[in-house]
Amino acid sequence: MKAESSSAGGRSFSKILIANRGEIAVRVIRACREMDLASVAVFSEADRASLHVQMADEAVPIGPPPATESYLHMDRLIQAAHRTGAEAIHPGYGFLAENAEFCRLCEREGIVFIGPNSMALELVGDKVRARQAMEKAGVPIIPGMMSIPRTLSEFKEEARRLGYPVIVKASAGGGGKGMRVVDQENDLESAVQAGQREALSAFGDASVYLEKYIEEPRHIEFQVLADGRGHRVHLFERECSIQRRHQKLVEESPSPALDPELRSRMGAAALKVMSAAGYTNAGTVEFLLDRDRRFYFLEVNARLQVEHPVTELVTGVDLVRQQILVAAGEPLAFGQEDLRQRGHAVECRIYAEDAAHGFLPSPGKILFLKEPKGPGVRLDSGIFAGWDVPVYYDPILAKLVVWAESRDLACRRMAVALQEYVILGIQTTIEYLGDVVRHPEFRAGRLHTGFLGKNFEGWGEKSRDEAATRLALAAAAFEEMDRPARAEGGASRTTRSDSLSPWQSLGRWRLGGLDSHGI
Ligand code: MV4
Repeated sequence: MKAESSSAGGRSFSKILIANRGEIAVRVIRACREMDLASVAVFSEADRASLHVQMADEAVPIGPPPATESYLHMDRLIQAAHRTGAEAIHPGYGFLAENAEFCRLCEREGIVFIGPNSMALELVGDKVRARQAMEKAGVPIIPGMMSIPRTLSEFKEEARRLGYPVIVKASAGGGGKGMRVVDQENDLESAVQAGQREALSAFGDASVYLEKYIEEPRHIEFQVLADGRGHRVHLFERECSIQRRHQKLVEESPSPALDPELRSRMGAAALKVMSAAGYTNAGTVEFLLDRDRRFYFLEVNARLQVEHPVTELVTGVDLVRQQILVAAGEPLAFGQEDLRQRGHAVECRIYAEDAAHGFLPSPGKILFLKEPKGPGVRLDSGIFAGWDVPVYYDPILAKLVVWAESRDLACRRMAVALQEYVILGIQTTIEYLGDVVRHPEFRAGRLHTGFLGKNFEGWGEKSRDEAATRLALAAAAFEEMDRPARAEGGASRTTRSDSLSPWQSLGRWRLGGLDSHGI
């Protein structure tokens, strides 16, 4: 690859180190292969046998299992890049992806950071500074504070001006940490203090501020690509309202809430945001959309996002390939008018979590794996049968992504693919997701950020009872079937097991798994 000039140093590169693990490391390795770039995996002691290690051209051990000792250990990552001769680092998502210090360190060490420049990264990481910049650029922001107040009376005064409910937010934050909704003045002081404590421990910065609280908004984000020469395009939106405690579970594109007119206004606003931030490479502009269809800038996600595949399926653009090209100093080869949304894509996140028990982590050995396939089905996965899911990291196993001509067909395709998907040995979110994509409100596209809390709280308790009942009924039925068979002197076991529904067989498998693992 050639790179004449770029904000990233204008050097061409031939080898990329992936400072990440799991499905996203695998995704980036595939893009490298297609571009004839060599790939270097890094791995902790818990990931010796992981898929990304097997798939990369080289793999470098970087320390003990805890992320602070491995995937977050900047010096070891830089060292690994130097030792293997990797000229660029792809950070994936999470870990160091939005860490301005790591980005600067790469710049200093002459390594291309495949992501935004450190200036833009720093600006968008500071929520209050970002709000100031976006207001100045003429982007609608949520009514609220434009600087960090010092006294409780300033908080009170502003809350009264905004009108309750208000929300306390961490300026250094994102992703919901340090956030508190406040309904009345009596609760303000303790919410501010709690927010400050949480922000300090999570981000090392106690600064919090207030915004008007928007009730039951939709979370809609726009994907943007920007090269180092001032060219910018957006790749339309992703609807991300289906999340539980700030963990997204289902994403889709297009959003059922947008029409062409609103889409084009929000797209233009997203481009303004990135231009005001001096942002380069791939990034996402998050918006809240209220019940009156007003949209507000929320924050910038300065990374490749987990849910990027839905955009890839609908636009046909390979975002990881574009990230690498832009980082190498190449200009974007297409403009806004070249981009269209075609059909509909839905993504479901498969986590190693027990959805029937409050989404408790469910690490352990994958005993059996059957993956869905078929037209319009894409599986970005980091797992294989026999692999041990470690406890140390984000529990995402895979992303099941489908494309179809319409939203209805995409939902049907997803429901079928989820039914085909079997992971035994650990608990996953597969069944829960199946119920979500079949839910009438979901199918009607009536989504908001409270959707799962409202419709799926306590999911699994009922179905566990049902499961127990069904097993008891099945057992009784088999008893009945056995009696005449014995009398005839030879009922075949084959007949019996053939009559099991897939669900029943699965139940037996699971019970077997439970027995042998004592969980
Ligand atoms: C809000 C909000 C309502 N009003 N801000 C949550 C994560 C962080 N990025 C911002 N978040 C929110 N900010 C105001 N003024 C509601 C949320 C919010 C949310 C946002 C996006 C996706 C899911 C969410 C779930 C709960 C709350």
